[in-house]
Amino acid sequence: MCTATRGANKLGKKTERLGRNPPAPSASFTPVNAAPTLSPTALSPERARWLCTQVRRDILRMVTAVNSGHPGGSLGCVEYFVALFFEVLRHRPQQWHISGAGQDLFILSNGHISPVFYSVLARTGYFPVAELATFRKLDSRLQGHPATKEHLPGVHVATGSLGQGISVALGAAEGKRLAADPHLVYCLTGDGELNEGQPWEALQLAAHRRVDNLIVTVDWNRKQIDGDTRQVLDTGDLVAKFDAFGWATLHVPQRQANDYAAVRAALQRAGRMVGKGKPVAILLETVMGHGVDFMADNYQWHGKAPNAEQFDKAMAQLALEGAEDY
Ligand SMILES: Cc1ncc(C[n+]2csc(CCOP(=O)(O)OP(=O)(O)O)c2C)c(N)n1
Ligand SMILES: [Mg+2]
Repeated sequence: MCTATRGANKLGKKTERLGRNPPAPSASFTPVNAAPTLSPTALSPERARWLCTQVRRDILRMVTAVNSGHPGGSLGCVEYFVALFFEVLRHRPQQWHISGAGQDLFILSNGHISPVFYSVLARTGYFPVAELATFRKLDSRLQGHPATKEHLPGVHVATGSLGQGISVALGAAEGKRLAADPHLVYCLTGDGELNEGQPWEALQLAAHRRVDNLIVTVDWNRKQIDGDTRQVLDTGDLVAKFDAFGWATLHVPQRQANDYAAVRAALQRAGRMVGKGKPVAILLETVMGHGVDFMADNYQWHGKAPNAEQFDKAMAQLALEGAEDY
């Protein structure tokens, strides 16, 4: 039985006191196993641009408030997250359930970029936007790395210990096939994260079992915690590697990977590549820190918050008419 006390998530207050078991699906939860009725919405170019800037503001405000967290990868993946959650995923944020049944399911394998994930979850209605102010605070549902113990809607699995997300996504995709659920499983992984061995086991198995309801995107920013990936431990040509592992691949080069329309088009194209006997990979060459000139393409912003002066400078570059900051 669920012992979570909902509604106690106001700013500055302790959030949920949780029992041992996850919450049961609400009575209104209706898995959709037939033709997809969860139609994605369409954003105007102006609205998409506005949202991307708002999400970037959220990221900087979150990490600066607690002087910790990961702005670099978060800023680089904004277009991907906004396009995926606002325009591509077939989901019902307010009827979310940890099982992901009857909806498209997303897993953030590179859990350290939680700021962009939380911002977009909040802004698509998974939980109140005001709760972003609890990021990385004690008892918050918004832990530095996504966790399930706190029962934050949108988080299917705890991540942050790198290398595990593709395996979990593969299991979820297999689960959907067994349940005849036609929805898809999406996963984002970092490129430095691919230095782990486990992802390559999952990549082999997914191709071997022809898991073709799975779309994995690699945040191919060529940066990781200690420097350029080519210097730390070179991942090589990821398109060739995913190809060789039997995946259907889509490459979004650097000049396009932070272009909203191009990222959305890639996600939509990937959605048309499923169901053809191969798992699908998008190799997305984002720029770490995109949107703030002194953070762009600089690995030192992988996991460091700006100081007050840097914050002001960054926010000036993200000025937004009608901003709706939490
Ligand atoms: C198993 C494991 N080993 C090491 C770490 C420490 N760590 C956190 S992020 C990171 C680098 C990840 O690089 P990448 O996936 O490219 O992320 P980006 O820097 O681009 O955001 C490392 C090594 C970890 N979280 N988990
Ligand atoms: Mg990286």
